Parts: sequence; C-alpha cells; structure tokens
Amino acid sequence: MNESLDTTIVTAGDRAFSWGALLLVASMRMNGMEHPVVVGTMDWTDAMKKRILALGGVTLRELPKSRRCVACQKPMMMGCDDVKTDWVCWADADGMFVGDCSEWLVGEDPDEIVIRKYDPAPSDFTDANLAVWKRDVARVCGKATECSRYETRVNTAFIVINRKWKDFLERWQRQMEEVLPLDVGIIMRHGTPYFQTDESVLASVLCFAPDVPMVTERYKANGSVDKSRYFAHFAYNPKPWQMWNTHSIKWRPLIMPVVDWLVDKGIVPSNEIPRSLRKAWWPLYRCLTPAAPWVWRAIKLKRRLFKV
Ligand SMILES: [Mn+2]
Repeated sequence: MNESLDTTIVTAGDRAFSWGALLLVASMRMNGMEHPVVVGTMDWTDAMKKRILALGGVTLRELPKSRRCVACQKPMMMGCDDVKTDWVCWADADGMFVGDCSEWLVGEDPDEIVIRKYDPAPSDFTDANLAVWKRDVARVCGKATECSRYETRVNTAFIVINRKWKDFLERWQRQMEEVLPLDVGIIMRHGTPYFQTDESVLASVLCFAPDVPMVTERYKANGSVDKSRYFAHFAYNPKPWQMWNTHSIKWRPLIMPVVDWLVDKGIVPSNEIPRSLRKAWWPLYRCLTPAAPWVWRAIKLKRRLFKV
C-alpha cells in the first residue's frame, strides 16, 4: 500500500455542510489516514470549528463571501497556499472515506487528473451544449480544440491532481467566474450548458482547453479495484446529517461507526449529534425516508420564509 502523505485533502462547506465535513475528516482519522486537511468554511459555528480542529492536522480557511455556491470555490481551495504537498485531493463534504484510502489519494502519473467519468454520458452532454462549451473556452482561454477530447463528462466529488497544474486550476476558476451567474446555486436549470455548475465548467475545460491534464483511465477510488476501500458520495438531498432518503440509507451502516467514533473520542457529546444520526430517532427517520425530499424542501422553504 502507498503510505505516502504527500497529498492534502481539501474540502469546503457552508454551515449546513459542516457536519458533512466533520464526518469526512473523522472517517479519515478513524481509518488511519493522517494526511493534512484544509477545510474551507462559511458561517460555521465556533463549536463545529473546534470539533474539526480536534481531529488534528486540519487547517481552516474562511471562504470569500460569495453568492455562488461553495462548489464554485473548489479550484481556488485546491490551489491555495495552505496546501503544501505535491498532490492535492478534493473530496466533497457530502462524502466519506470507507477503509484506508491512502492509496487513492496520489495519482500514478503527474500528467493525469484522477477524476471519475460518467458512463454513460449524462443527458446534458449534447452537441448543442458542447458547442457552447467550445465557444466559451475559446473566448476565455484564447483557443479551443476542434473536437471534444471526451465523449462524456466528469464528476467532481473526488479529484486528485498534481500541484504542477496550478495554472490549470486557475483556468477552471476563471472559466467559472466568466460563464456562471453571480448567484448560481448547486445546479442550474436542467439541460442548460452549465447545469452542474463547477462540474460542467470543469468538463468544458477538460474537453476543449489547450494544455490540460488528461483524465485517468484507471479511476479506482469508487471501489472498482478494492470493494473495502473507497470514497462514498452521498448524492441527493437531504444529506444523512439532515434526514435519510431512500438513496442514502444504504450508507447508514458505514456512517454510524464514524458517529460513534466521534462520541467515543470525546469530540462531540452524544446529545449534540444531529437527530438523524442518533439511534433513538432512527425508527422515525426510517419511516420518513420515502417522503424525505419533500419534507426537506418544505422545511427549507419554511426557514427561508420565516428566517428561522
Ligand atoms: Mn457532493
């Protein structure tokens, strides 16, 4: 196994994702992954900052105030000065490491970017959208390749890249600033050219920009070579620390040991665990899973309307 610590894990989240980031970093430490971690925070409580710092080897960096979703800060965070190692690994705060994943945190080839390609290509990977990507890449980067390098796009929940690609990270950041609206949320309208925001823009750059790293053909962090060591990504809302949905309940047996570990280590008192992660509340949350997306949307709407 590759025991190299020459990589920094970078993640970020607003207050709503602070519990996700805590679980992510706790899953590393619990599995013996001692790599340095940089966490971008936005409006976190002091208690959450204290908890994540207690895991050791963690640097916090306040994210710039922006109306764009936190995901649009990924390349800036990966390229920031707090990262001192030759490699950097982005891991979404709505994800967790299962087992010791040290081996997947460094690339095999510095010229490659380790990132998962969708297979099959998502429905927004259309000729019309590709034409917009190519036009925008040419406008911002000065030129674009004639044809797309790939026949699908990438997923940005987990990325490993060598820091020699700092200019490329800056180009991804600049491209987002140029093509995404100033107040963009986590996704845009379905079918639009940049529907998946940071993910769509990275795909446009990888497909058409000059001088970019090649996407690896050997993505392993999804358990493809070892089913016991992988990065689990909790797609779909609500997230496990909010409510359980029909997709996420399969992750519960993996998440609960991390919660127990945080309590055992004295990092979080058991009465401060979010209700969805407390065993006593499980029967209720389990009943709610089919309705979770709607219940969660209603709670969020109520919060927005009444500012509670
Ligand atoms: Mn995510």
